[in-house]
Order: sequence, then structure tokens, then C-alpha cells
Amino acid sequence: MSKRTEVERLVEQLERGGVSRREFMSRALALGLSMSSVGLLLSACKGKEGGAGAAGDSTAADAAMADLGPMEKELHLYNWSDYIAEDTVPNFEKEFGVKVTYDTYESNEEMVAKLQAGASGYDIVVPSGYIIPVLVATDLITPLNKKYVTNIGNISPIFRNLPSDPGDKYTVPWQWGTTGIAYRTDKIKTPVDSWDVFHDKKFAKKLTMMDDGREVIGAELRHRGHSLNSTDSKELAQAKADCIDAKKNLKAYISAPVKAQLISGDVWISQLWNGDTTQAKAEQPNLGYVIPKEGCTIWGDSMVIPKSAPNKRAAHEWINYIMRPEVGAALSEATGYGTPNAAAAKVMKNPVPYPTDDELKRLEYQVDLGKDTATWDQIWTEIKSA
Ligand code: N2P
Repeated sequence: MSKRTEVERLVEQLERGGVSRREFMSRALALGLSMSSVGLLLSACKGKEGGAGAAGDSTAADAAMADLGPMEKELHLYNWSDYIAEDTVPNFEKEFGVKVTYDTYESNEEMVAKLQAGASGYDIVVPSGYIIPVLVATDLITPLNKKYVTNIGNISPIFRNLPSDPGDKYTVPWQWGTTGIAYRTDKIKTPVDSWDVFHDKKFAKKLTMMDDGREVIGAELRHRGHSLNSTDSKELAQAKADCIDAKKNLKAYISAPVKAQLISGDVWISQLWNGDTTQAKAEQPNLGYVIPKEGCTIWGDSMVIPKSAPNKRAAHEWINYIMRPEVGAALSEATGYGTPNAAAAKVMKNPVPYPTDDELKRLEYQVDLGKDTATWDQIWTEIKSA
């Protein structure tokens, strides 16, 4: 049977209620469909299913108010690296009598692959906005029990009811930032203000871009004046060629760990997030950061609870704890990122200000690419192996 027919048959089975959403997901992934395509199929089938999934919404509403029982003794966190204050975990452990484990990842895709591989044991993960609809559609995260997240009023209205999670059903925002260019002000004579710099032979092998297809392809799309969410095949073909051209100049595709090389001077210019640049600047004052004139990504990451989380009560207590003003403030002081927590911003000396309307014109939020995720994945694989 052709792959296409197999997928069609699987969709029919889902509509009849012959397979659960979870089983559908694992079989579709086994057939080689991307996570996003599976998500798209699942949302398209919503309501048509005869099986348990059809009752999904009312079940979710009930679950959202259910009692979670007593506090568990453990909590397993999975977060981006260099994205928390030193005291945040120890203080929580002390106050709640919970043993916390803390693992880190370098990209949304790495984290999603872990969740998708089956019960990961994680109680909290911190995806960016564009990934959330995919996690919801593939049934990998659970709605929040609102009665445990009493500090939600501390979150600024700008970060409530986001397009990635209408009604704040699944998410509480963690931090936000931008993906621009970090550079050594003592090594570069002319100011860096454009994605052009990654094509400049003068800087060959002193340059890095992130190990993240959405960011690298997105940057080259913006470089040509396009949306970093483009699904236009001509624009994508050009972006791929541009990425391959820049790659000849790069030392590596590397994300958070590049900080050490910027500090030492092995690398002079990096595509990097604003907060990680601020962290590096504490050790290397000759560092600048710019939002290139062609524009770049603005993103927000949120805490969510995987459906398979073994410690759901502790996960909710963690989310509520993070929303305390002093905890949120310490977090942003340490990471250099913006806080979505208005009460935390009030007690900070220098909170990162939310971009002005003018700056926002150059910034763009990533969105789920739906069925075109597969095309992007393919292009990124080809760039990496070029
Ligand atoms: C990691 C912070 C960046 C998160 N250091 C990007 N969404």
C-alpha cells in the first residue's frame, strides 16, 4: 500500500473512532509524517471522530477544575539551558519539600521529540508559542487546573489570551525575547546592523548561527524582505541558497553554548538571543546586540504540563510559585530576558522593556507552519548536509 493510502486509511479509522488520538499520532509518525502534519490532521478530524476524542472538550473542561490530591515528593523540569536563576529551584525545594530534577534542551524540536517518544517523566516543559498548537493537537499537554494557579493576575494583559493559547487553557508565560545578532565591539570596526554580516568573507570562521532551522532560515527570509514564516516555494528556495552561502563562512551552528566562544574571542559575531547576550556581557563587556534592520524573531516561551506528567500537583505549584513577583523578578535578573509578569517587573531595577510599536514593526512572532513544517524540515536537513 502506498504511504498516502495508508495515511488516508488511518484518518478514516480516526474519524470512525477505530483508533484513539494517541494511537493515531504514533502510527502517523511511524509513517514518516511530521509532528506538525499530524497535528493538522488531528485538528481537521476534531468533532468528526466517533470515539473517545469527540468528547475531548467537555472532558478537558472538567479536568481543568479537578482536585489534584496531595503534593507529590518530586518534580521533573525540562527547560532551555541558561534560563533560570540560581536560587529558583533550591528555594522551591525547601519551601515545598519537593526534590526537583532539572534537564535542559537547546531547541523546541529537541524537546518535542522527547515528549513525542512517549512518557518522558517530565512535569513541566517550556515551549515557544508556535509549538503550542502542535502540542495541543497531538494531545501531548494537559489543560491547567485553574484553581491552583491563583497568581495568574500578576501576568501582564499583553501576555494573556495569546493566539497560541486562546483562553489561557494550557499555558502560563515564562519569559520573552528576541533572536538578533551578538557581536564583539572591540573586534568589529563597522557597526553590525544587518544579516549581511554572515555573508561577509572578512569574518569567515568567526561567525556562528543558531542550531535551529526556524531561526536560520527565518533570518535569511527576513534578509530578503520576506516573512520569517514564509511558505512560498520560491522564497524558501532562495533562503536555502542563502543559508548555504552563509554556511561556508560559519564556524558552526550553535545556540546557547556559543557564549563561551564570544567571551574568549574565538567567535566575533553570532546569531543569538538577547538575554544570552546579556549573560555573556557580564563576563565580556565588549559585547553588543542588535536587532538587524531587516528584522528578526520575537518569541515568548510558556510553561506547560505534559499529559503524561507524573507529578501534576507539584507542577501546578511550581507554575504558581514562578508567578510570584520576587521569583519572576529574580528569574529575569539572572537570564536577561523580559518578564511577562507585571508584578515582577515592578520590583525589578531594569526590566527589559516590551518593544515599542516602531520596534515591533521589525519583529515577527513565529507561527506553526502546519503542513509546510515538513518542507522546512527537509530544507534544514539539506542545508546542514550541504
Ligand atoms: C535559552 C533562552 C532562549 C529561549 N538560553 C528561546 N526560546
